[in-house]
Amino acid sequence: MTSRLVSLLLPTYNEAENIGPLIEAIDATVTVPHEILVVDDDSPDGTWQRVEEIARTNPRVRLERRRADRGLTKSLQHGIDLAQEDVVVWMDCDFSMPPAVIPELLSKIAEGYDIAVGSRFVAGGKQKTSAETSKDSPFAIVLSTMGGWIMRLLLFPSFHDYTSGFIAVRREVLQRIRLHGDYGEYFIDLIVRAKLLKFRIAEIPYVCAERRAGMSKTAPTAPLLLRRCAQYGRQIVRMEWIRLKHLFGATISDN
Ligand SMILES: Nc1nc2c(ncn2[C@@H]2O[C@H](COP(=O)(O)OP(=O)(O)OP(=O)(O)O)[C@@H](O)[C@H]2O)c(=O)[nH]1
Ligand SMILES: [Mg+2]
Repeated sequence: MTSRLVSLLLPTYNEAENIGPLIEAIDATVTVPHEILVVDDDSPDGTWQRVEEIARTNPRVRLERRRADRGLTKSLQHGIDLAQEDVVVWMDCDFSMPPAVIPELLSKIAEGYDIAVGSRFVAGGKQKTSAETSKDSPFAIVLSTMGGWIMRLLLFPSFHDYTSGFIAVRREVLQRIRLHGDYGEYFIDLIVRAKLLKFRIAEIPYVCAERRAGMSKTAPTAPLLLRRCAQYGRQIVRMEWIRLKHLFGATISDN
């Protein structure tokens, strides 16, 4: 990975306490030339001000402050459109995904894979949601575990972590596939379409940790958890439809 440069995308909403330490950890771990692009949705907790401060002394850091149309998938796609390097990496900014895994993802890309995914569900990986230690509700734990089984059963069983969100991708892939979704369900679409387009995908194990500071945006309340489940369900049905159309010759990188 010496000749390539890497864009690290960090989507943030209210991560003021995490973002500084995360940027430091990434800079300490990623030894190849890289840029760090923080895409913040105008966080009221001061995340973007913190990044602005860091960017004054760290030339690798860029801030993109979005002031309207908040959303995780929109922020990631916006970052992808701005990213300048051959490989794009993105991850959550709450320390649930260890920066130490980034070099492993990059070395899979250097080996020739098009996509490398940080995975909780391959040997050596672990989901944080063990009922004894997690802050998540037992209901959320059951839903996420069952959701994982259902996706493996219905989609490609050779792939394991359809809701990872921790990924390194070659630019060519992102030129053919634009993200499609609202929250974490965009990842299902990205993986299924990449598989149908025959891109090479590797999964690298990682142990998911509890977020270090701040609040979860995925499912802080039961109604939001149910809404997220419906989004995931709809995306799975949509993917089955796309796979069926593909069988009959339809194009899948239609964006
Ligand atoms: N730009 C942007 N980032 C977001 C938005 N919502 C969430 N994020 C970021 O997306 C990442 C994942 O959000 P989390 O709240 O950690 O979601 P999660 O990991 O499923 O939830 P926990 O397991 O409880 O941590 C974090 O880096 C968030 O700051 C949003 O609307 N806009
Ligand atoms: Mg998180």
